[in-house]
Amino acid sequence: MTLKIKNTFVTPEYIRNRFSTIMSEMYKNEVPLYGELLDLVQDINTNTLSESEGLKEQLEHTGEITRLNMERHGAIRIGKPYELFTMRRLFKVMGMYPVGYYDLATAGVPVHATAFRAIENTALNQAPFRVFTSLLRIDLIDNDELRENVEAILENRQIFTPKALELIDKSESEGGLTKEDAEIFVQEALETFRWHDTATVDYEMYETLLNQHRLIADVVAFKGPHINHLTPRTLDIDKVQADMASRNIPPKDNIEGPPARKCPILLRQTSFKALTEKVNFKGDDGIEKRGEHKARFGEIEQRGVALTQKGLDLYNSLLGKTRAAIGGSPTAENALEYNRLLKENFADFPDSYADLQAKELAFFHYFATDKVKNMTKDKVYTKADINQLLKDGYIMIEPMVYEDFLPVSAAGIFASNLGTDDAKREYEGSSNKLLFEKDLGEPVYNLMKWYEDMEDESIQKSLAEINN
Ligand code: OOG
Ligand code: NI
Repeated sequence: MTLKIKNTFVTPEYIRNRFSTIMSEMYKNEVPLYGELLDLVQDINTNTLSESEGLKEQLEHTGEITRLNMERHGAIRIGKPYELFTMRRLFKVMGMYPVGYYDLATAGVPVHATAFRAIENTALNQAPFRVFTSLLRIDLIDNDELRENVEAILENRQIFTPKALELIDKSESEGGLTKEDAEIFVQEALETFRWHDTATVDYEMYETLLNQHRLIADVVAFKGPHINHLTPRTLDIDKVQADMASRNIPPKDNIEGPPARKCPILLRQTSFKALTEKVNFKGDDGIEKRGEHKARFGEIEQRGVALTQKGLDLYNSLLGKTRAAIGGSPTAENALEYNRLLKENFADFPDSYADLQAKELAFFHYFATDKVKNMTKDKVYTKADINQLLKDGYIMIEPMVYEDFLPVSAAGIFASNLGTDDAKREYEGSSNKLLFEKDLGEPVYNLMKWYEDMEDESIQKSLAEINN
């Protein structure tokens, strides 16, 4: 009799962590300044935590403390529906799902995007890796001949290795991967994200693509969607921005997103400029031609509390007002003035967690406190009692961290690394979420609903403890 030993699968969190770790190692080798930035961020995080007991307690309470040093996001840009569809399947093996739809065409970048990430709080705390994934909008290329060329170049491109495809199939049909398969999978998947210094087109075509939009050249002229940045999470972005120069990291002129506040909201981001990298182009005479390409950079982010729709509307109106006052996106020349105005306008955005909660501007985790043990329970408490319970100290709140991205900031990050002229182009036509979801092969998760559900879950859990 032969004994059949059932193989056990590793968790998606395990695979995601492995992938994000080896990707980070690869990027450190490819872009050494990224390694320097990681060191700087880690030093500043350690200092910030040792100086603020309150912040440390908050992050311990929400579970974020365990993920801080491994937390990062990356970004890729892909060219055709098959690539988006398969990328969704690849990320699913690692427990990452498409959350949110971002249209960047209105901000002058011909792509639409989603972010692949974990969707459960515990899964996020175990492995918070996420990837902002943009799909080129070929329909927005106005030159017919060029559009057809782009389609023809991309048509035969295969960005996934045969082994990666095989293991995606296997994971789907068997419900997971063994440790051995998982290891092969992460190595094979990594191939898709690697930098290639040989272009798939000749120099002339590269220039034509570049002249249409630098982004189009970046997506179309290469073998695959090289990871274009990896972003660690800092607890003090102003300090990192100020210290970057001392490590010879050239920062972008201004920080994207809201101004510095006592209670950080959403997401603040800054980056360092893209490297100039040598590229070999095919020559029609068989002789290779050397050129260069700029695409890969480094970025840091500071995450704050997630906002409700009401809070997000207020954020967008204050940001819009500030941008309008300086005539659009901030430049090196007006960065100081922009930051002064931003601070002034955001005085209208409440800056205490108590206020943000009372005015329903932000999302929170709710926890029953120790005081509940000595509570005289004279009724069954419901959601309607939450504010009273909070006031009486039976419940406490902690800010729910924003896990996603901001379209205006993302466009600013694109622009600073593509050259601003490109990003000032206007694209006609509306956003096309339906087409994106058709190409993706399933609908994206509704971002706002995700936070509402998480908040509601924590309220129900606290009420259950109180009513017990
Ligand atoms: C993506 C830019 C967006 C962010 O952090 O907002 C992004 C890209 O440049 O491909 O990563
Ligand atoms: Ni980014």
